[in-house]
Parts: sequence; structure tokens; C-alpha cells
Amino acid sequence: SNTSSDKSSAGKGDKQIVMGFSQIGAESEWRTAHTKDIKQAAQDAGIKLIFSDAQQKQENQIKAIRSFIAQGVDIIAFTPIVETGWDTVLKEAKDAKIPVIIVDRDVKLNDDSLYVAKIGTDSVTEGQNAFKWIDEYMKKQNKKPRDGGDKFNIVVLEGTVGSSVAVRRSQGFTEAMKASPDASKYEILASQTGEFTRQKGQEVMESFLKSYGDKIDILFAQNDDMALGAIQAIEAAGLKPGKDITIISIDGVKGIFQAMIEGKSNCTVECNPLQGKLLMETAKKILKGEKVEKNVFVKEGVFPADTAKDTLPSRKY
Ligand code: GYE
Repeated sequence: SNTSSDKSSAGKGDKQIVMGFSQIGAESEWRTAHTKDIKQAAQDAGIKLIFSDAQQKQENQIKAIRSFIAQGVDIIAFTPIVETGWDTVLKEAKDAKIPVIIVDRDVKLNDDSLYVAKIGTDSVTEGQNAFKWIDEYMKKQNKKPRDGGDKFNIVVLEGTVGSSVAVRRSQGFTEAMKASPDASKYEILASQTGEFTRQKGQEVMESFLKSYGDKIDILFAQNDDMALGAIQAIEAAGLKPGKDITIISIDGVKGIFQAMIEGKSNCTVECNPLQGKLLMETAKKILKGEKVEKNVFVKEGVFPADTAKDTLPSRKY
């Protein structure tokens, strides 16, 4: 009946769908765009979004999911800050017959029936693309190691420890490096987390520069925000970012395009935060009982500095 508050009527047009969404926090420009897109998409789709910000803590996400279950939402979506530790709470959602969509980052579960769909980005490919671009660029520019040796020294600013994104970007990058005919020309000097933030990226880059100052040829920052922080550290050390140290990062936010236009960074591998529309469409299908794809990756590109000026005006985040 129309007046029924029974969950089974959700999504059938007579009752507004309620989605509980647990976001990680607001660590980066990318994350801000992701949140904004999801909120807008919910509004456009006529879905009521209960949005919860976990402030970078998994325990807050677990609490949020439990509260969504207690409120009897129609569907739960969340971006898992780290890969593991979700089995129990997702089992609770399943027992309550609330479907779950995993968004952006990935999870490791013992039982994949604990979620209905996963919408995200391909972190392994992003990491591979980052190395491939660097490898070609160093050749094209005829770059020589700054310390006069026979290897380019790389430092890495990793993302959040234990996140699928950090693990897989590292994996993709090193896999591509090992697979390259130029493998022997590269060495990873240091790899440390900068927690996907500008502040931490700057701090860790400062410490890299203290330890290895004139040896560093390449910075691989696993997101643009850390690269932007590192650029400040490099300049403060009297070096030229984008020249003395070649910089590649991931995301494709406006801030890095600006830095590339200024010649301070060299390339960004796009990671697409515009996942809201697909999330809302997927939620509606699930609640109508339609079949959906279990794992979907959104589309992404690669943007070197020489494309930045023409591309920036059309960037959506
Ligand atoms: O690259 C980074 C962020 O999970 C793909 O998280 C996302 C990453 C993104 O904060 O900037």
C-alpha cells in the first residue's frame, strides 16, 4: 500500500530512497570534489542522503554504518579508508537486508556477498601510468642523474597507510618499473606516507631533502595535494620543483594544473572523483531488484604539464 513504511516499497516511486553515506573526511582537494559530487548527484536523483564524515577514522565509519542500520536506511554506501576490518559490520548490514555499495576505495573481505556493487578507480593502472610517463619523460628530456651516478633516484610520498589506493599505486608503480627495459636506471631511495595531505607531504619531503638533498631526481606523490606540499619544501630548500626534481602525481585537481602551468610540476595521472551519478543510478537499480555490475571503474586520463594550460578551463574539479 501507499502508506506502508515497509522498506520493500523503497525505490518503487512512492517513497523517497534514503541512502546513508560514510565519507572518509576532507584530506584532499580530490576528496572535497568527491563529496560535492555525491551530494549533488543525490539531490539530482531525488535521493535523501544521510552524509557522515569519519574524520579519517575507521571506527567512526563503522559507527556511522551501524547508525545507518539502526535508522533503517534503504541503502548504505561508503568509502573505506583502509582495506581490512569491514567483515563484521557489513555482515550486520546484510543481516538487516540493507544493500551496500563500496565507493572509490577497495576492501578485502572474506565474503564478497557482503556488498552488492563497487564503484571506484583503478589504482594499479594509475601507478603503472605514473612510472611509464616518468620513464619516457626522462628519456625525452635527456635527463641525467643529479648526483652524477648511473641511476635516477626516486622518492615516494605514499597515501594513507593500509588504504587500497596507497597499496595499489605503489604496486602499479614498482611493477611497471621492474617490467621496464630501463629498470636498472631507477632506484627508489625512500617511500613514506604523507597521508594524502598537503601538510604531511610538505613535512615528509622536507625530511627526504634533509637526508638525500642532491640525490633526488624524481618525486612520485600518490596524490596531487602531497605534491603541492612537497613543491613548497623543494622551493624552501633552494631547488626548482619540476626541473631539478621531476614531479609526477595522481588525481588531476585544479591546484596541480596551476602548478604545472607555473612549471613547478610535470604530470598528473587522473583519478576521477565524479562518481556520484553512477552511484545514485546503481542504488536505484539495486532497490528495484535489477542486476548491476559488481565492479565498475570510472574513466581516467593522463595530463602532462604541456597540456595543462589548455585543459585547466575545462576541469570539473
Ligand atoms: O587520490 C586522494 C584522496 O581514494 C582515490 O584519496 C582516493 C584518494 C585520492 O584523498 O587525493
